[in-house]
Amino acid sequence: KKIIRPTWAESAQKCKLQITARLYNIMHKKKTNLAVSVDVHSCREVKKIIEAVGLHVCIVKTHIDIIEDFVPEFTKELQDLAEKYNFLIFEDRKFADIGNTVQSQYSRGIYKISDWADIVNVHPLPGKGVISGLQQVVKDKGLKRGCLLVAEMSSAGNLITKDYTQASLRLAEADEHKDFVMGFVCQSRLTEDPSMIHMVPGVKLSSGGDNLGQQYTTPEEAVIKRGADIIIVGRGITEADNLKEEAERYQKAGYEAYLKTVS
Ligand code: 6AU
Repeated sequence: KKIIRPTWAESAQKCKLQITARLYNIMHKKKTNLAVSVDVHSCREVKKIIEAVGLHVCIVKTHIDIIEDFVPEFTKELQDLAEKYNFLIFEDRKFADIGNTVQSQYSRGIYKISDWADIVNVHPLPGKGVISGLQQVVKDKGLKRGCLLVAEMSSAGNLITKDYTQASLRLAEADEHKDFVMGFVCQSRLTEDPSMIHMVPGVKLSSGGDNLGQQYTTPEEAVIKRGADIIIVGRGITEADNLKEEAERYQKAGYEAYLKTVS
């Protein structure tokens, strides 16, 4: 079934969370629904990719714990790049423990994720405490942050069931999380509420997969058939010879698919 959606400018007006409105405004202004996943292992490589693709993305997604020469100062550089190119930073931490533990993982240790990441994600498996724990950090520090629930996965044979996905949707919609939960990492449209952003990973122009169970869909299918608001692309861009050109191709594919879905 084809998804019909409000425009990004309309969604920016309609959504309830400030961070979501910020994201929609960036998407509208830069004409992009592309999030790049910079899954590389040195600060220099991360920065090189961001400098090449920054104009074409609305989000840079990090796995901060795979960077081998990480130093705390690096997160300041990330924030400077986010300001220079106008994108949000999404740390793909997939918190999945009891509230008390994820709170420490979010705000302490060497990464201090809550200090610099606009968006993080959680596996809702442990129940609402995983969300409340992070939300309390954000509230205590007076930060404007957003949280995504991993409601479906792209990997072959994952253990997520339809019931789990529906329960994730209900958790996201719970009144007590409305100041923090901004949507989902998923593979299909879960709700028409424009306050809930659907980010779809496992996107590549050439579809297919990798040899470890990743399953790819195209930007067009992700946006039109699966209802993605944001397409997340990692190796499709980062392994290209020309990073900028490849990011432009994905930006164009994602944007043209979006235009086909606006009412
Ligand atoms: O495009 P790729 O395959 O190079 O990278 C996909 C990125 C990786 C994964 O950790 C992440 O997306 N991801 C996620 C996220 C974002 O939570 C969920 C999922 O189901 N599949 C997936 O690939 O950084």
